[in-house]
Amino acid sequence: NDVRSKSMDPACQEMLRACEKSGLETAWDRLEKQQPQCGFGELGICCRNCNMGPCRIDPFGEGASRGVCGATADIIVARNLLRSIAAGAAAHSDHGRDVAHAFQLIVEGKAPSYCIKDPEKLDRLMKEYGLDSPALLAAAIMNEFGKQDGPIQFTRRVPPQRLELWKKLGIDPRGVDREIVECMHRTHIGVDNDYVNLILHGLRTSISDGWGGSMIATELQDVIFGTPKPLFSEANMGVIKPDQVNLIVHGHEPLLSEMIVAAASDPDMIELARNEGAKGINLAGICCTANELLMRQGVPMAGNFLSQELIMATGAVEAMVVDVQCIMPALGPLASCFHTKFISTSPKAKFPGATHMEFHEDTAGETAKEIVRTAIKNFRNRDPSRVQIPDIKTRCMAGFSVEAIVSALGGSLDPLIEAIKSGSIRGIGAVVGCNNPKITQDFGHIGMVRELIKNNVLVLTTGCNAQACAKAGLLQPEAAEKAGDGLKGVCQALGVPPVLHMGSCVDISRILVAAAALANALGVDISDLPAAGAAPEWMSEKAVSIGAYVVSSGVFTVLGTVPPVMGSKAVAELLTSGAKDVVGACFAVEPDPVKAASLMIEHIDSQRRKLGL
Ligand code: BF8
Repeated sequence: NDVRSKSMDPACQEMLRACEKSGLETAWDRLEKQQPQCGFGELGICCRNCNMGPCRIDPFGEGASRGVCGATADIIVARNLLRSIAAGAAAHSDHGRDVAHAFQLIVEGKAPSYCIKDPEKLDRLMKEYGLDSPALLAAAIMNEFGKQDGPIQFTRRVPPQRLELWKKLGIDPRGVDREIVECMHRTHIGVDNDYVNLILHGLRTSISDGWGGSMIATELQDVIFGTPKPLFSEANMGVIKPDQVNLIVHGHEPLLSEMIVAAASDPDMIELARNEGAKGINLAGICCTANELLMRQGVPMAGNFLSQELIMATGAVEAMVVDVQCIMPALGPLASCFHTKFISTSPKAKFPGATHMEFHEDTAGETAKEIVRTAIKNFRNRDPSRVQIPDIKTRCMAGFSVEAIVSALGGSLDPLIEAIKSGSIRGIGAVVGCNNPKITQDFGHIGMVRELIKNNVLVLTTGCNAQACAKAGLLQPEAAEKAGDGLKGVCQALGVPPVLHMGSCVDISRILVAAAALANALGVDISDLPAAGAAPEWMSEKAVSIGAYVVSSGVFTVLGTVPPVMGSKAVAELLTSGAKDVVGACFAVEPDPVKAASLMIEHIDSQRRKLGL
């Protein structure tokens, strides 16, 4: 069982070998123990929505073709998909709600640890809402989540043609809470049993995530913590320092991690760390927390989703602090094999084996200090004989908010449009999403991104793809050398990499904003743009919601792992072709990253031809 088939990241390979040697279990081992995985589950044809079941449909057509209630494979697959979209939209939007809540407390003067770092963006938002005070804006944004009737504010950013289409289809969303509740209602026994109707509501729900909950998260995080600007940092496990207190922040919401950044740079804390025998306090991130802190603070990234256990297994982590989402419960038992303190902070997310230090906005600063102190005090418990830190890290450039891109282009998107028109940039590829041990870690990401840039496709990245690209050196300006001549020229003139890191997964809303701005500037719909999306190694329900809102917004999207819909030919066909006639875009599934990139390039070329480029 070669580690090279598990990960293409040399640091992860080194740690996988180390784990094997010391008998530490990882996600890859657990995946193996799950084999063979349930075929009904893989096809999406099992239903546990009521207690007449569980029911399953025989995919070979020899056994049951209906559940006890009479649900067919089409109904079961569509219902399951709708529940996944609901869960994904809920995760993003609940994150957005937490940020909105914090914003409200800040405005009311009840969260003294925070301030407003981007007052200009705050002004722009107030103008957009037609309001003249931050308090009114906070109330209006809080109100978005539960809006009983549409429209939600940010769908006004969508090109008019698209908005019209959504209205015509009845998928112009109301508040995300309402859409999610309706998902749960419709999938209850005996409610919505029309697969097309179910999927249309899935699209509506996902739009209320992308253009609602997620976008609120991004916009208000920028207001509170600052809108990202280009900066340099480093990625991979080599950022862990052998002689310092290593504090790893993991999860998603910057509300907590930004406070930890502030606490860790407090001179008293650094002094305390020195007193404990450490040279300093070293902070690094995992998953989207890493992306958030990198984008705004230049904090280095230790790794992406599948790196989390391996990072803990270095034996050099004093504390791993987590909030919500993509945090493996396996970290609890693993932490107990080392001196590492595994610290949970969200009332919504507790873990076996974790120390719970609950975080609240009004006391955020103190809790952050307490956490940093706990990490420092743990430094002496580290067993140097068990420390193994792969000496591997790569320089990376990040911080490409839409505002930063516009400013790098000299104040408008025109130079980008010109480059697209002239063909120096063939089109835009948005490559995002997770790791999944079903695919060699980062292989899907890197194979696809390399192929795209080689073919002059400018890549926009977020989430775990961004970290994969950072680790592989694709986020440095020098990576322009690996791009086709046209893209290379543009990148070198601007001093930027051919792959632009736009942030965390909620920041895919930045890509939506950029797409809408480009389409508006060209006077076309988003579905007319020479652009394509991809999630080569996706695994989470959030990714399902993302895929759905990206396609609903008009962007052809390629998935690298097969979604559990293949048990219904009708649903699979609707998603991979029929949707084109409905929302002007559809999904494709292609596990081979180079072939997947070719599908994206073919689509980009056909869009160029239609635009007469
Ligand atoms: O929200 S890409 S594994 S970290 S779900 Fe999770 Fe997937 Fe990574 Fe961020 Ni997004």
